[in-house]
Amino acid sequence: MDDLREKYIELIGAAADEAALEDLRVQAVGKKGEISLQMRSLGKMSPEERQIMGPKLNALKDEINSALAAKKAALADAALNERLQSEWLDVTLPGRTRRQGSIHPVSQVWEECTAIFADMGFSVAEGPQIEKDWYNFDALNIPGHHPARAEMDTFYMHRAEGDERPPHVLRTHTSPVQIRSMEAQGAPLRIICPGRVYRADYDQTHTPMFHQIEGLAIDRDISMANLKWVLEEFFSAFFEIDGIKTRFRASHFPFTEPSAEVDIQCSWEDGQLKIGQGDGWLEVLGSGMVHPHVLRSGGVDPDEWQGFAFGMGIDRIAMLKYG
Ligand code: 2NM
Repeated sequence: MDDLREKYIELIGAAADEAALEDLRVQAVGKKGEISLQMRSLGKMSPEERQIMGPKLNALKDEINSALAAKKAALADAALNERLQSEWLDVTLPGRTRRQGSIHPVSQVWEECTAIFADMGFSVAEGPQIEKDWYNFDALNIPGHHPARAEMDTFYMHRAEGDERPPHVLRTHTSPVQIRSMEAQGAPLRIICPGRVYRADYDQTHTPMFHQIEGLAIDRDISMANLKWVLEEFFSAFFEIDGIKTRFRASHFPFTEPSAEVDIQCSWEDGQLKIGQGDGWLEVLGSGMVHPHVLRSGGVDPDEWQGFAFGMGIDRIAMLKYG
């Protein structure tokens, strides 16, 4: 029995892993293990012998089981220590630096413009970028044969073979939104329409998609004087310069009568453009009194109501403000 004890205690002490330990358990105290076989032989002993050998064998079995459990715990401890050694992580290390994004100048100027006009009582209206040709052209007093249609470099949508209806267009200005707003809300009306517009013109000074902001004010007695005040107020706020001067030049648009192109005061020295000073002028927008045909298209009675409208490029004034 001492030989058995010595042998198994030594083997258990030397076991490299749990699998080896399990093999030893089966060999020693498993159903057909060495110690179990010895216990089975107790039946063939005399009662006196059995009384001595029985407790001794039981004690040996307990001892082997304890040694197995202790070794198992030691192996688990060693495995945990090994993981703790190899898998440690310094959570105080600084993270990877990430470059901070920023708001696109066009988005920023879009927001600035809507905020300034909101302060003057204009609400924002938006509409579809794919538009019926009626809203984009006819309603704005641009009939089918009008040269302005050809000049607009319009993107036309595809129609199915045999479908003779006029194709939809990518809107060439945001004015169709203003027709839709007149239809939906009627007069009086004070809105601005910022949005993406599309023209099939692409070279170093043109992009096929750009951004416009158009304004519309309709009431019983709106005049060009109101237009001039609103625009000067807008440009002073936008360029953060008090009392910016504007110059109105007679012009022509199909949707306004009379029409004016509007310049703002600027100087151009040593390749440096300065807004709001000097004796130069920079064209920034188109405007006028809404044509009676256009009011009627929007369901507004031109004998009762009149209004001004204007349109400017967001990308363009973003470049002027932020260089
Ligand atoms: C411009 C110039 C002049 C304009 C007209 C309208 C509408 F829908 F009310 F008739 N919206 N925008 C307009 C007038 C736009 O852009 C250069």
